[in-house]
Amino acid sequence: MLSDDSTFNPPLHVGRPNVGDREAFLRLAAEMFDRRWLSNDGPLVQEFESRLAGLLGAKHVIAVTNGTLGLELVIDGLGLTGEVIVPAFTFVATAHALEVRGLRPVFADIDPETHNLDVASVRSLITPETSAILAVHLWGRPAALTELQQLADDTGVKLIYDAAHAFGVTTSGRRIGTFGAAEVFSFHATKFFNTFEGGAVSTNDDELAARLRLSRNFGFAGEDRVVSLGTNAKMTEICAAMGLVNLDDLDTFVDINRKNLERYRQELAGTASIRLHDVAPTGTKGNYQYVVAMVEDGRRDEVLAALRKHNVLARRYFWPGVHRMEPYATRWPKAGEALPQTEAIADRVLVLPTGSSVNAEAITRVAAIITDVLGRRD
Ligand code: T4K
Repeated sequence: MLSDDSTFNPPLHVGRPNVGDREAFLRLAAEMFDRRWLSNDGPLVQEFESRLAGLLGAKHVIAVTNGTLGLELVIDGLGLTGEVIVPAFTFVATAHALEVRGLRPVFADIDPETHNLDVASVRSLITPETSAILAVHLWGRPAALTELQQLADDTGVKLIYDAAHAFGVTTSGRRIGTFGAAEVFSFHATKFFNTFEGGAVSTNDDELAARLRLSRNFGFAGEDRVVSLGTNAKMTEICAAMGLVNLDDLDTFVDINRKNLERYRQELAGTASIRLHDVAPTGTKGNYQYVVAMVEDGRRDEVLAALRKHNVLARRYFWPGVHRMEPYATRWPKAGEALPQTEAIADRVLVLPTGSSVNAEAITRVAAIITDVLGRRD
């Protein structure tokens, strides 16, 4: 039995932000106030974009207000129409970005090994109405990059990536951010690299980049010249300051995540009915920002409740699947029948706290709570 002091106070959260050098951030903020330049393509945003482009090896990086608007700008900028194939096992924003832009998200199933789009399922859903595949690098694990590109080339549909989870990930020596027609990152507070709210689009396509720069600023091409439809998706200077400071600690954050994941592995190695999902297979250097436990035997919610009782706020990302959320659930009530792997995985996943606010001792205590529920392997 666990003792009362196994309860965390304050609570242990999934999604606790990492914060880099506060003094450096405050210095940038002071300079920003002195300049009286707070938004609209300011010097900090420009510096942030250029450092991101250098880091990713991408020709263009366009900083935006958040990942969702980044997706919307790309959808619009590529002139997508009709249907776009997406996973249902993702954060709801992936599908919402399509829906609010008047497109129809078509849900493909996932590969249970990777949790990413199953290429055969995607292939079976391509119709004359399909304009694109919007793949997600779920948990920062790269999607089936080569196979999806091949499929897109064969069928003439566009390929774009929701890379919200995959900042800082490298696969076969190439950074995520350089694949497909464009990739979209989220720098939300809950991501291991954050700009409070924020995101960025990376692309090697000059024309698309130019369109995105216009459309994130209402379509303005000059002081009083509007040349296209657009919205307000500009990153603010204070967000860029946070990004610049956190970039200096990127490797440290990844290192902390990697060590935390290793510690969870060790502590849970003898626990029954649980294993950790592989977020970075051979050839991939991950960011390890999600510790994804797969709980078998229908016991996931029992573990979740026990953790909550001890103030460990684990999350059932991305249960129950986007197809079971509105407006999709009402429109396609039987969608789940065609998504067996999505449903099976969504019922097992439990995301555990990590990041710089979680230390080794906390992980030992979290693992003890889980083992207390599930018992030890025979
Ligand atoms: N595509 C994918 C695949 C995504 O995962 C996301 C976002 C997007 C697109 C869209 O990108 P953005 O437009 O958001 O840039 C959170 C985030 O809000 C969301 O950004 C993220 N994915 C998603 C996976 O997680 P919720 O609904 O879980 O947020 P919430 O408020 O429940 O907070 C999560 C945890 O973080 C809680 O334990 C509290 C903790 N937290 C949160 C904040 C904001 C803190 O400790 N401190 C904080 O400042 O969506």
